[in-house]
Amino acid sequence: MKDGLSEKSIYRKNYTVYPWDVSQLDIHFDIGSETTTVRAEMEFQLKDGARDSQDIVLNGSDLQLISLSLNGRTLSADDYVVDGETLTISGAPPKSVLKTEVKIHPANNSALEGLYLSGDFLLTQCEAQGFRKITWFPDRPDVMAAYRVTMEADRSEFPVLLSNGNRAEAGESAGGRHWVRWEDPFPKPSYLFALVAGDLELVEEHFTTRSGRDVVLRIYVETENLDRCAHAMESLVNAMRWDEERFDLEYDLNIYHIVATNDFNMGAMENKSLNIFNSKYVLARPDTATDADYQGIEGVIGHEYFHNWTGNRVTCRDWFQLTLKEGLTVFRDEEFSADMQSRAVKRIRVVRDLRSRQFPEDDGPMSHPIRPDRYVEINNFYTSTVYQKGAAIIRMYHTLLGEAGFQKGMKLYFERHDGHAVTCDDFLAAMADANGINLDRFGRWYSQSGTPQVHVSDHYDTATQTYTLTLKQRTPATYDQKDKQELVIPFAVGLLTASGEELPLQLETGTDIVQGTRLLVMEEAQQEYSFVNIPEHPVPSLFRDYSAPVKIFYDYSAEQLATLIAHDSDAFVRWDAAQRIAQNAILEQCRRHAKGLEMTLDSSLFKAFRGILSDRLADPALLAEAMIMPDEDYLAEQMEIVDVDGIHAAREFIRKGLANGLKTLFVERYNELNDGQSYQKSSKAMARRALKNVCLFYLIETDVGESLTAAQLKSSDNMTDTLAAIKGLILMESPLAVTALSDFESKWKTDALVMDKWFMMQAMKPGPGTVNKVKELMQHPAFSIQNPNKVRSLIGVFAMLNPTGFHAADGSGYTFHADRVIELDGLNPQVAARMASAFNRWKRYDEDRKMLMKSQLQRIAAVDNLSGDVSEIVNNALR
Ligand code: 0A1
Ligand code: ZN
Repeated sequence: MKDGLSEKSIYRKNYTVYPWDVSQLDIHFDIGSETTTVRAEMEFQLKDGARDSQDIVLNGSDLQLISLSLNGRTLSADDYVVDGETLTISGAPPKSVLKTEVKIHPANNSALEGLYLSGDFLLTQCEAQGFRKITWFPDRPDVMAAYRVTMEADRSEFPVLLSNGNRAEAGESAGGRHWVRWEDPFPKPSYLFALVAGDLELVEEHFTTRSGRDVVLRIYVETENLDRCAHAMESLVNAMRWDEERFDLEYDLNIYHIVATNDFNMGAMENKSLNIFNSKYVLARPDTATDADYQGIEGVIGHEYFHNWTGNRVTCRDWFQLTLKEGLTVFRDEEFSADMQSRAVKRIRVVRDLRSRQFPEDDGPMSHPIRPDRYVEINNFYTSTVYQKGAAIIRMYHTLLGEAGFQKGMKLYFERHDGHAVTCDDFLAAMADANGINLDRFGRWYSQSGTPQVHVSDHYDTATQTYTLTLKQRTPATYDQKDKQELVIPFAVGLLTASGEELPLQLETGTDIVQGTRLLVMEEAQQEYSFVNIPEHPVPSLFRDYSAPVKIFYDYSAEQLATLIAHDSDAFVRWDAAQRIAQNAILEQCRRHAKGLEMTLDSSLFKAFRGILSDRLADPALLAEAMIMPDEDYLAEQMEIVDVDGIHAAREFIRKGLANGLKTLFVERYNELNDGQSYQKSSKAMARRALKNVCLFYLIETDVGESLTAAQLKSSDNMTDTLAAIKGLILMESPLAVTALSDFESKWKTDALVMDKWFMMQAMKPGPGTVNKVKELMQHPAFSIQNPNKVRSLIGVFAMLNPTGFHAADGSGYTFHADRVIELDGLNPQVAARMASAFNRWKRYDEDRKMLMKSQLQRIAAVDNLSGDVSEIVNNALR
């Protein structure tokens, strides 16, 4: 292949065992921001006792080698070979002690991998392959060692010195320096190593485990953030208790640290007992963080904590197995959030996210199975597929086995594999063996990419009172895989009468009668299910609780959808029915718009909204979800050729139509919810704010919009209401938006996280003019291209959440964005690659836009010394 991806690829099938055990790593850091000296000593023991020598292969990157010795003998340049990121020492004896000394330069590290500087403190990020930027080591997850870490630094500059495990010893050294030694008793792969050095303050709490052990919990932050840690701490305590109660898993050390940084490539990192977090997922106060932020913190704190068992105690054999820890841990954090908040709301949000982010990925140039077969740069595979689809596949085990069966499988998994680096096949085998069943065919979900389509048709036979559902599954070819196989698809179904009563379900082939949902398991290309004693043509309620990550096709009538919305027992199905009505209506108007016809309003949508707005019994958060229209990108995915402007116009037309047609109901509901009560953190209060702000989002299209929004902004005592109001003013193009934004800026200009929101709101404003605003904002003192949160808030939001801005017909959005990708590639390839993926769907647009995007992709691909990260993304897109 001329793009060179093949030669650079690493293949799952080529995995080989590392020939050495490395039992112990002793590592000493002489800490300085400009230069840190790292001395390491490691014991190598040959696994194959029959051999009398073997090569030692180590990984390293950007290291300044000072010295290397083997078994006490200093090695000279002829004793080893360095090739790219590997160093090979040939013919080492079966028991060998290797000592290394290197220098590294944290302050120059803009890639935020390895050891780097954030504000005034130093920290590490080692997953997936950052440890090789710290020292020479077999930097692969199947090499697990016990670490003893000594850190030495100037006491006034770096009073806090942290690493994994227990604090073993500490002392003073000459010249105002001090040292601390940390010992982690649990052998771990290098990607879980962490250290932090700096002047940080802490918030402390204690947790008593079920078996009575005291664990000290500490969150370290910069001084000004001390009053924003309470929610994260509460979430951590809840997560620890939840994991004991639901998964029977207890924490295993006496200390648990979280450190918050403003400079982080991802959300957070589960390093053993020293989690490092993007401050976005730690810091919250009602006036600085939205309800979504609070929920995000709870979820991510849980996620990193849950990794202690699913990821750390049992880790991955190689990086192709990433979903082993990530899919499973996302499933666990989803369940945690569901148990802490509303299960139904959480489920809907998870499904919305999967459909709008993972489905396009699976249908695009980066399509890959949850367990990929090859990669160029592993950092490009921390994807929605590995995480979210991975979690959906774990959820299917749970659906098939039930809670008890699933937990039996988890028990066996830990019994067999605690302390080891294993594979997805090992997980599947534990689930199968614990339940005495065969899951071989289910295993295809790990190796097959693409979103399966399930086409449902039905037939009612009045004479025999039999209702038959015919299901056909088909997975379309993807960029990476032509031939597809049949999958095991759990299919949860219910049947309703036209008036909404649930029918008892008895299959023609059996005698048992189920009241409510019936779980069927589809395994073939086509299967029929006949239900007997069905008195009328029923309304099918399909894939309840979204029982499989598939696209569902069934030609629902407007009446059937109305029945489901009003009566179905399953919250996902009710929500999905409302989404279908909205989607059909928007796409229909989009077609009319394209033909130059006047747009019209659909009565079924009005009826559905009237019902939702009049409902005083349902959870307000669920009602809010039902009224949030499918987003523009999701709608774009439903079209053959994306009509960017048509979708936007149709969606706006419908929003305006509904708002004005149902204004009284919207105002009534808004006023009820806008009850003047002061802020509360409870999920009940969050649900009320959610519905209130969805109402406001419609009302801005009416003549009362500006006054309501201005009043909300004035009286708001929390960030959720404030942001909703300012976003409203921006969308309305109200002159008040200008003052609102400048007041917000003066109030928060030194607050990094809040300023992210300020950038985001402006980058999201629809229309081709926004690119110029974004360019202007890049000059703002609070913006920095070196900071991933800033890049995501301004550049990422513009390219990925503002279709009419990014896809401006003249290509100005594309040129701007490609310039940023190129600029970022020299600084932070991981973030650059994420940004580059905004072009992934280029082939789905009209000819003009296609050509414009393609030429930007080619321009990026032609850059000299382009990183492997960006090169993989753009060359895949261009294939
Ligand atoms: N394991 C972390 C995610 C993570 C992955 C890579 C990172 O740097 C390249 C950082 C964090 C998680 O799942 O939370
Ligand atoms: Zn994770």
